[in-house]
Amino acid sequence: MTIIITAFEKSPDGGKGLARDTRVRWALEEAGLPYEVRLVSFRAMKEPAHLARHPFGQIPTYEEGDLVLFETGAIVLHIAQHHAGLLPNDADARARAIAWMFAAVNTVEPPILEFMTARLFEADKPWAAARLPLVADRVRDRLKPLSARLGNADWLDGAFSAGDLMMASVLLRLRASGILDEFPNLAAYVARGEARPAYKRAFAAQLAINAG
Ligand SMILES: N[C@@H](CCC(=O)N[C@@H](CS)C(=O)NCC(=O)O)C(=O)O
Repeated sequence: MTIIITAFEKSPDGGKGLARDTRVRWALEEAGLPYEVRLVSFRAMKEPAHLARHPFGQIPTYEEGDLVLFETGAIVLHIAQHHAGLLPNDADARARAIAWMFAAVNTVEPPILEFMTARLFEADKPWAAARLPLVADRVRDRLKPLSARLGNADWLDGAFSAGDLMMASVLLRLRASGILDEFPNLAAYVARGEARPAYKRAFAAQLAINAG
């Protein structure tokens, strides 16, 4: 059955891989699944056809026959549960990998989004200079324990899993700010993720749409 995902017709990041379709593409590549992409404009995202796929009018979405999904965590989990390569076979290890997926989107991503919003979209506000350091510290409050838990390991819990895919995808959005480099083991962790052939294919595919 053909898998179709949605992505920005023109991503605001110009192809840096920060739009969230990249993490879905990465999961599909890890699982060795071919897919097609439906590109949507900002206007089309808020129109009925897309709202039927995504109630909040966002990307990415995932279609496979009659199944339509939104939310990258749910999409990546669906892919990981139905195809080899993204979750361990051992039941407990599988549950822990899923916990890391939730930690990525529920605990680590929110302060990063808040920080990116403050940095990119609120920089002209009169209160921006006072607020940004507070928001940056909230990101550090999450990265410190994450860095401590990762330690010298390559991945968060044994072999690479969907938990690492989600966590690295969330963290890499921080790179331009310099905060990631304050935690060398996390910077190396993200670089390890980006060095995976599946990530490189995912990155190249989104770049091909957004370059130029
Ligand atoms: N929690 C959602 C977030 C989706 C999201 O924020 N998508 C962004 C692109 S990366 C988007 O569509 N932004 C445009 C908008 O919200 O109108 C997920 O992980 O799928």
